[in-house]
Amino acid sequence: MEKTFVIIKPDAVQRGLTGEIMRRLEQRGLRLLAAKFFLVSGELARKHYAAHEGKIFYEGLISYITSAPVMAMVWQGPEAVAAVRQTMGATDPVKADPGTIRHDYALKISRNLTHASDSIESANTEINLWFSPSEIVEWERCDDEWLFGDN
Ligand code: FUP
Repeated sequence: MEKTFVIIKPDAVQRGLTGEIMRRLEQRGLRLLAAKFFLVSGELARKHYAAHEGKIFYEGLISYITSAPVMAMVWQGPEAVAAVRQTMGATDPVKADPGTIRHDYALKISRNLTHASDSIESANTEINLWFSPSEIVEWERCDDEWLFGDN
């Protein structure tokens, strides 16, 4: 089943939204495989955001993501990449649909609370960058059949 990588960014942690964001993913039926609460190093931040190097917001983005602790996680489920990005809402909170996390709790793209992988390929790259294989817990939830059963 598909895996995706999620960061609850410093603004969300500081605003006490960690539990709410995890609750929404968990309640939707996604399965938590790994979680790590820590202060991100400049080196890890620069690797994670390498695609944005040179952009006007790049240095600010690195300062923001390293400014305070984050919760980095791996979530699993059917079409987990698309499902999690749907729950997060558009990158710019003002363009995010009502009911999404970014719509409901944010207003600015520079303080948009979360990161979620945008493809299966980037999910794999990001999971390998942020976690070692031994930190990923493969398990089954007791409600799996009720959430993922096929007809
Ligand atoms: P996403 O795929 O949702 O992570 O968004 P992007 O890769 O386009 O952008 C990565 C991060 O850069 C966003 F979460 C927020 C930040 N950003 C800015 O701060 N300003 C901008 O103009 C664009 C993005």
